[in-house]
Amino acid sequence: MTTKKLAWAASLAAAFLSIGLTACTPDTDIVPSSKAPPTAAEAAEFAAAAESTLMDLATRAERAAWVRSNYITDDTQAIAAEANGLLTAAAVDLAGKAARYDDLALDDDVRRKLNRLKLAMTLPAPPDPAKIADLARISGSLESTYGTGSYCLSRSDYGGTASDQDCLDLTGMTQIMASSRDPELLRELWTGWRTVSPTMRAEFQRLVDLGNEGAQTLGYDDLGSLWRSGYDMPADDFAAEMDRLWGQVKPLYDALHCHVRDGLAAHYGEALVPEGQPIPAHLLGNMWAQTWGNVYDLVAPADADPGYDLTERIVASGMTEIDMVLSAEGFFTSMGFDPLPDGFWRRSLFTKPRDRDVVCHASAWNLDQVDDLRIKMCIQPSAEDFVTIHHELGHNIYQRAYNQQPFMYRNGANDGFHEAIGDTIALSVTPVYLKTIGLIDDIPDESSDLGLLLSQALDKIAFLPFGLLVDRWRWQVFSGETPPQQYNQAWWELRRQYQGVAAPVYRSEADFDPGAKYHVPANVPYTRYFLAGILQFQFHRSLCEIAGFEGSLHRCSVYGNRQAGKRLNEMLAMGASRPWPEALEALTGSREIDAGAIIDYFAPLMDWLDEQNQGRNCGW
Ligand code: X8Z
Ligand code: ZN
Repeated sequence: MTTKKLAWAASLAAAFLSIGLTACTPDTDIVPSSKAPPTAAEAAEFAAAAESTLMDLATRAERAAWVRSNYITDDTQAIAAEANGLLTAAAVDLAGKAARYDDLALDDDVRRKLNRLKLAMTLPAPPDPAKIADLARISGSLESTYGTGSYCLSRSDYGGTASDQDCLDLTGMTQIMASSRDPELLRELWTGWRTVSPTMRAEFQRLVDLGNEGAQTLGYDDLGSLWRSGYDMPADDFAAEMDRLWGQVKPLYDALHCHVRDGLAAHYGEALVPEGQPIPAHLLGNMWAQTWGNVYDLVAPADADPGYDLTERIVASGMTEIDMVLSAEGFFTSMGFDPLPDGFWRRSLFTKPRDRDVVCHASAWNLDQVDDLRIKMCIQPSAEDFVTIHHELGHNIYQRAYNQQPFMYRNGANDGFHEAIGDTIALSVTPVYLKTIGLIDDIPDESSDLGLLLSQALDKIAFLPFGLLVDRWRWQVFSGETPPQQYNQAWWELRRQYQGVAAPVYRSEADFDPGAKYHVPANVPYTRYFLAGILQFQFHRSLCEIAGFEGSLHRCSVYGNRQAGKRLNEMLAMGASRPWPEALEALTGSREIDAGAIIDYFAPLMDWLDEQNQGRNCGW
């Protein structure tokens, strides 16, 4: 994502933060003062002037946000909050002024731009300078609390590399969670990380109140309703569409859950992992139990070993962090995309600095909205981070592809598209491709496809309910259905309902577990990742068809295929200029999001899971 990118949607990236230019007040006074009735020509001029004002402020805000995220101090936070406040003030003001044209018949393009003025903000503030400043400060503070979080272990025999009296940051904790099979250590890490978030509660509550007030000023019921309105369809239809897609993939998730629980029970014992109950959330190899690929060895099919472990191969090959990024760039250039600009290599953050606090959560930026592309990531030599690098470069490639569009359209067709591009490319990181780039020596034969599919499902299928529930929780919070005194309880009800996982230790309202997931303190909407989880398979299937690939989808790689690259670029270059079904149609020929491709991809695995699960007491 582009992280905090703005408060504007997806990736406009980081744009909507704030810059602190004390003496500078945005010029939003661009509505004619005459009492004459509004005209379509005036609306077009207004839209153009608004774009220019916002692009300037977004660029300043993004620069301040970049510095803050790379160097978290009280001062950089203040500077970024100020810039963010200026941007928010201008955006809210302009969105209000656009109402003057509500009843006019306008050119489609002008109407679309005026609508997007409101929808581009993920955190609008009420038009009150004190509240704007407060919200900008709070949103920066929450993200910084997350970014600087750490936990000091009560023991030192965990085999990790913590310094400073065994105090670990999230990167260090993540590394141990990925490989440890010691349930007590895992439980301590799980609870330890969650000590960073209780202090966020009061600020988060204030963010909810002010964000709701801002959304209401713009005419929405609450902030969740504003978020759901950004998909070229009524907000309620969007929520129903997500339910429809979840219904399509849920049988696959249920089958995977059943098999994984059985494997964990075999390893840890039925007392810790009882049949018919949710899986304890600390045993799945990931801090949030959102992807499960790290427990592959506990649930692997017998006789279907792919014969390599990508993390081991990356380490053994001696690849540096930059080599990993070069390799991902090489995939895009093989399809005909231009190499990344020099500035990308000079300005990006690839590794965690030893001497200062940074926001390590991976993000992709375009600071001048043209081609000042960068990523910011604390890369570890792992298969997981190799995929994330492709994910981030997908954002950068998208950002550059739409940089000829007017500013209001420099964004994904919707935010799910933005999240899906790099993941789509990563689906082409197949054994054949890995051999081509020299990371493995032998291509495993087809008998090990099941192992590869299971490993892929542990990340891609396991993620889907998590991708859905984070915003189910926020939507309930924003609407008031979940009041502050039930924040944590409601979170765990959703975790149980959608994912079938449970906290390993007692949780109460003294905890604030949603705050231990980056996107909550950073106020990044999350349904986009669920959508991307489905879309990436649909995109992959179409690219493979365009490339003329015949065979099982999971064996297809579009590496080196310029025709596939050209068609992908055509969709990307549209940005947000047209409703997303048109962008989807440009690549896939269909205007509907469809889980058919992900279901086809995993069909052989589903058959196998059904066999394995016979006689097991599935569900929770
Ligand atoms: O936040 C991200 C990206 C940046 S947009 C690293 N992702 C989600 C997460 O980490 O929770 C990618 C997958 C889901
Ligand atoms: Zn992303």
